[in-house]
Amino acid sequence: MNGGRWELPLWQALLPVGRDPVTGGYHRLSFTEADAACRDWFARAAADRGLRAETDRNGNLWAWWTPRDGGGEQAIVTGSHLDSVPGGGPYDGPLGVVSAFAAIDLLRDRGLEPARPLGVVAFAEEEGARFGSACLGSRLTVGAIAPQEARALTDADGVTLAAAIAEAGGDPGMIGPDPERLARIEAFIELHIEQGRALARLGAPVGVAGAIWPHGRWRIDLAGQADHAGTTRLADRRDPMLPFAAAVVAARQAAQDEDGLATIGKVVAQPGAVNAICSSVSAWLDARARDEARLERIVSRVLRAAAESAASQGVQSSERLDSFTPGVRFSDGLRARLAATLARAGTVPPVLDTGAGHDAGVLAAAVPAAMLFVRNPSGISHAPAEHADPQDCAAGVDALAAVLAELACR
Ligand code: HGY
Ligand code: MN
Ligand code: MN
Repeated sequence: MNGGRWELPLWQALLPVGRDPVTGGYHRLSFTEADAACRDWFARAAADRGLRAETDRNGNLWAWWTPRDGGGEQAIVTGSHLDSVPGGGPYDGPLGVVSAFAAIDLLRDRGLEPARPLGVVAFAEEEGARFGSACLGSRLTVGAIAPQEARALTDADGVTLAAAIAEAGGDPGMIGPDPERLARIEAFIELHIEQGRALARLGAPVGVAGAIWPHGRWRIDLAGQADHAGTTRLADRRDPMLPFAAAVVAARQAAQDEDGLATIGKVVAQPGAVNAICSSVSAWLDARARDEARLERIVSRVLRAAAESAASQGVQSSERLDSFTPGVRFSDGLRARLAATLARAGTVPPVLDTGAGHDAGVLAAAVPAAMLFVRNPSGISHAPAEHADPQDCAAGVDALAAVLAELACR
């Protein structure tokens, strides 16, 4: 157990990046200053370990530990992401990247050498917090989103992904599928803080992923009539707030009825004056369920509630799918190998299904993928209160190192 090692200088060096000193929340959006600092941190972590670092055509970061003879075999890759939701926690994403470097340190301490290339990856724009499309870096890599569609994605200020890439010194014309890179990968393992309390309830420090629920994001646009809040008769109003409210209530009810999850956590009301009726409201629905039929029923109920309420209020409504991720069941073979390896190390990790999306869930379409979860005592994530105890983080590094030793070392 490398327990004491979790207060790793590596982890400590990343902690301040993008952290709001007042709320403690993290703002690590793609192609911003905080993102650049994360990229510098990754490059230093690789250089300090003598790993060959590279940035691929989609802005994903890679660091390679290769055998002395070059190791012509397919690689084992581990990692996660460094970007955050606005006001996110410190562990979602970074725990997997720091643990990957820490596991390599541990393998080296044990005198092990890679028998095949061993890669650490940090995927770009996993949260889709700036450009609205989840797991953008990994979805571009596997060809799950068309390059032209991705280039045209815009942020809240109307800046396109293409312009942001160019401004950061990249070539937006290069983004797209990377089959050659994927063909060189034998397996991808992502370690991630659990975004839930299953491991805490089970009293287990580490778990493995069974499946990820299908999930997606839909944008609802509502256009009404701006007017004076203090003089406009109710009968004369075309207030987009009402269909917005109908959507929020419908989301909760539909999720309850379908035993799924539906959230409207982002809304933009224009012009946002206290004493004026809104001219427009845009709202984003995040919906997830254990199967696509349930998900479809939840989403159609919410969109119908918004449209019907809008029609009754003389408000124009439209909706748009921003991103959709099909459900994924992780490779039984790889999961069995992880479980057998961990069993030999004295751990029998619970198998957890999750509603949280991950790059491993996207990569699974192209290469055998698996996930290790680390206990999150409160279950809170996508919030500053997100936390994992140091000894559980160390248990995660131990588990990852045992798996990498089994799959990639001699
Ligand atoms: O939204 C998610 O499920 C993940 O945290 N990106
Ligand atoms: Mn997340
Ligand atoms: Mn994540």
